[in-house]
Amino acid sequence: MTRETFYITTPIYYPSGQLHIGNSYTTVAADAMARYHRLRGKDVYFLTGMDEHGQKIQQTAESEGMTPQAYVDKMAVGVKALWKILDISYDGFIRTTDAHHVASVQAIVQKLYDQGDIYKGVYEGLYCTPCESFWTPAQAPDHLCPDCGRELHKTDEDCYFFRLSHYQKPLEELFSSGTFVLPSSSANEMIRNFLEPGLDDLAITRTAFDWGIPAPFDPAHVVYVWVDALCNYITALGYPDEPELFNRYWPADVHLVGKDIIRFHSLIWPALLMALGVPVPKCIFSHGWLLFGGGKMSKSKGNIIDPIVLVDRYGVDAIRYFLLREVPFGSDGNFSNQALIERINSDLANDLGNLVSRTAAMVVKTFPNGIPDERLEEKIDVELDDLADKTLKIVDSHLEKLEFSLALEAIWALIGQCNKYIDLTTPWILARDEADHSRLAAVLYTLSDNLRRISVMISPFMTRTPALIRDRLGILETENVTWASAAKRDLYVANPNVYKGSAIFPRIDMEKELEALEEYTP
Ligand code: ME8
Repeated sequence: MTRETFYITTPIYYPSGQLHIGNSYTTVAADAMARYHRLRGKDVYFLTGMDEHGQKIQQTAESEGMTPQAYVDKMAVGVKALWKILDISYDGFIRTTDAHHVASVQAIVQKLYDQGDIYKGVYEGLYCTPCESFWTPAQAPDHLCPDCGRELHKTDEDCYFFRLSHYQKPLEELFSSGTFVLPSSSANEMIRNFLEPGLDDLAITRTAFDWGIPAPFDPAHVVYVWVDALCNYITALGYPDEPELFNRYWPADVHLVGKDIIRFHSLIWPALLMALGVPVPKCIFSHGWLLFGGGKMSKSKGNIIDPIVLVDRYGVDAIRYFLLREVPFGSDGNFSNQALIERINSDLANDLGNLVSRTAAMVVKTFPNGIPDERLEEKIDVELDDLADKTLKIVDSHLEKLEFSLALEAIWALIGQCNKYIDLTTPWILARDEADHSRLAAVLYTLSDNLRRISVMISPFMTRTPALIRDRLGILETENVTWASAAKRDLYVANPNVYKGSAIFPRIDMEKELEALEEYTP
């Protein structure tokens, strides 16, 4: 039987500066979805990569006294190292300078040219180099980029145009499904700002610089960097010449993007695919911005937070948890060191960390040979198991909609209930009854089994903690780690290998830490 597939992508990032916590945000979110669907047994392909052509990269390389190729090669090492630090489990990493991508993009634009979707003209208008985007004077009357607010410069170049306007109607129909672009506020913005005023044809070649893919029908032109970049989602799967992966995974289930680039993904990309006769992706999901001090964090503004410093200080799971828990996915949210430390202290050290330590310590102390089989179960135990069943269903329904923060909130409600269960069942008092430990055994078994289930539920989000929890409780790594196992009760196998160990998430001294972080904060 062939397994159901799941293809998820991140934007391919510009290596025009070090990647920051904003780029990490999208990539961690995509990674959580990929891990979730793998745990559910799907055949997952998770693609990320780098967008290495264009005027901005050429200028940056020049300013560093390097050739663009040497520059992007150097940056690729850093990007891959960052994803390793953040435990990003990508299946494919595309670079737009890869030879197969270059050849595929040339085949794509040649096909569009041959079938009459591309024609020659002159582009007179405005251009934003940091965003690599064209604007008409009507769209940007003050000559400031409507996306990033920076100054636009006038461009007057021979170029080739793609007949984007031909796809106005099919795009309107696509948007009418209501699920192509999510959240719907993003879809409505695209309809209002671009579809309703009517689409213009799109300049898709440049001649002002040469760091790009030469257009095969006129090699003095390079392909516009957004057309080059968008094609990565299919060229990475071998389109058009080696379509094995393409046939297996396309159309993509989700292109995950920040709201800054939803326009390119929801209008230009489907139109290009329609022109190629290729199905469009199932969904483009646009998330909000991480703000710092009220402004969007970005490479070119320099107000960036370095994820490597954070992982170094707090560990990868704390950062992944914070990114997905703090801000509802889809909305903008502020990043602050204080909020991060608060989350670590309350959710991780206090709620989850304490639950693990308390449970392991009580098991070790009272049942060093493992929790015995004689267990006296009570209603309150079953109620906790019921809550775990319910929690899993809630998590599933939120993750289907990429509602990471709500999924985590539900898991933390279960963790909170486990802590409350300890207070209500008072195992330290039960331990005093030396003649009969059957009630204590049931309580500690219930806690251990629910921690086993929690360790699975947090696995899409956190990459190290689940194994640490299982190790503390003596659960073999090979046992019970599919998503389905989180739905089952009483899979925990009592054993003598439980140990208390040190705190999984040590508490942080807020005041001292905020002071120490100043050095790394813009
Ligand atoms: O746009 N908050 O690359 P890019 C949240 N190469 N997400 C953020 C963010 C922030 N402050 N800053 C960046 C490009 N991002 C193109 C993409 S795809 C075919 C080509 C994330 O390096 C977010 O996902 O400017 C945003 O869309 C992306 O990084 C932009 O990355």
